[in-house]
Amino acid sequence: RMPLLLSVIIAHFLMMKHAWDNYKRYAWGLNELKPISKQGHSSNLFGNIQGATIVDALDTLYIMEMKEEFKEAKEWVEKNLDFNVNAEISVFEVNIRFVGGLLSAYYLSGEEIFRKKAVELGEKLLPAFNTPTGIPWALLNIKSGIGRNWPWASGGSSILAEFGTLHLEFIHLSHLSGNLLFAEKVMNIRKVLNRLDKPEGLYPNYLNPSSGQWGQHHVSIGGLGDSFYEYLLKAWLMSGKTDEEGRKMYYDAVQAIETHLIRKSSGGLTYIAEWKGGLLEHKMGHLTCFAGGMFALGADGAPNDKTGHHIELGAEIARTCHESYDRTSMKLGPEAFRFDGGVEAIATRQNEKYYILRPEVIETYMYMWRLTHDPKYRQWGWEAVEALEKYCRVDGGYSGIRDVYNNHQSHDDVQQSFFLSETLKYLYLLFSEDDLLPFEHWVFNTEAHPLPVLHKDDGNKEENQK
Ligand code: DMJ
Repeated sequence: RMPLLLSVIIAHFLMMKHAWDNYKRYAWGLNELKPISKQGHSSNLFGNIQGATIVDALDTLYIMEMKEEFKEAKEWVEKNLDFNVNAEISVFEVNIRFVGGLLSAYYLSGEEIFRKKAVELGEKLLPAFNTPTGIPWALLNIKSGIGRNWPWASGGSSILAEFGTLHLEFIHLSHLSGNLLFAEKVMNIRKVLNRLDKPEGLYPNYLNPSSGQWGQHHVSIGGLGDSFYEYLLKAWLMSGKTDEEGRKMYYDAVQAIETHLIRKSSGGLTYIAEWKGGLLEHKMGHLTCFAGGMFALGADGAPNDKTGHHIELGAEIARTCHESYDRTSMKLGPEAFRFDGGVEAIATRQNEKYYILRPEVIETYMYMWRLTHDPKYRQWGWEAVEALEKYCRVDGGYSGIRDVYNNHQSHDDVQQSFFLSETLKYLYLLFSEDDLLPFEHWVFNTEAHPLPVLHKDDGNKEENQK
């Protein structure tokens, strides 16, 4: 049974407090916390830029009215957040967590320091676009400005979900700085994409930034593809529904995804498969579960009277992803689950059984709740809270799990920064009123950082710089 709403909200506040206090105690100023060994965890995604958890958590602290904590986080940003470092970083990760986190903190609090830092960091990212096509590199040394791609990526390619997940932040960077370069860079990415032939109307995950040609024809709505699709829809929404190009690209892509990737299992579960050169792999990632929320969010604008259909699709994906949680012994979902070899919504490979505090399933519950008010989404969210408290909460914070089918849990000893920016924020919003960050005025970046919708008559830049 779900306890009263107020106690649920307090529970989320207490979860955030536990995650934050332990980070502060054992890993202050470092990127992430190792909650079992009680020390800092550094990820090479951010090079030696520090403080990922602080920047990622700023807006959650603000929204939960944790004023003291927000203040100490702001002071850390003022005194210590430094981008003048010799660091090779992931352009995508730094954009969604640091630029996104700083932008949201600015829009929520109005504190100039966050705007200044966001623009300063945005400028450091610009050399990533110095490629023959303008499709950015995945990795960039922010001191030398030299970029390259992940050595494992097909044919030296850049990754769709990485170069396709800069749009929202870069539009805001132009808006807040008056420097139009940011917007030009992301608009050019679309131009390159629109010139290319797409197999069956689908977007492969790999694109070579030098030749402008696709790499392997692998298509995914999970890892390597996911937030590219999310940003097409959200770019349109964030533009006050004026960005027609974004709208068209989104609904055309969904049409192709429905035709070629979405299938129903014999047990009646709708899932989104992966497409490899025309062959389907009947596997769905935890990351793919965000798509339920995306379909529902895009339902209102769906062409050809398809609004109801897109909501239904969102509901079906939410149900499937809930099943992936419900069919484990911990009631937390695995990294990937399959629909083949006689199983449905279950991980069959040992290396797909982990749960690293990811948000996507809870994110979809939050969107489905706001858009349908069906109480089951709050119940499902509450089940996740109970499981997180039972299995992921440890003395020193929250930890990921190595095998969600085995109750003798083994912790991975990482408290991911997205647990504070996304998982806990979406849980809080799921149980809050709809007028907290209402969808008409706010769009969430892929790390759950809220960015305001820009209306044509929004006033000028100076107004926003106040
Ligand atoms: C986050 O950094 C973002 O949600 C991203 O889009 C996908 N991966 C993690 C969370 O799982």
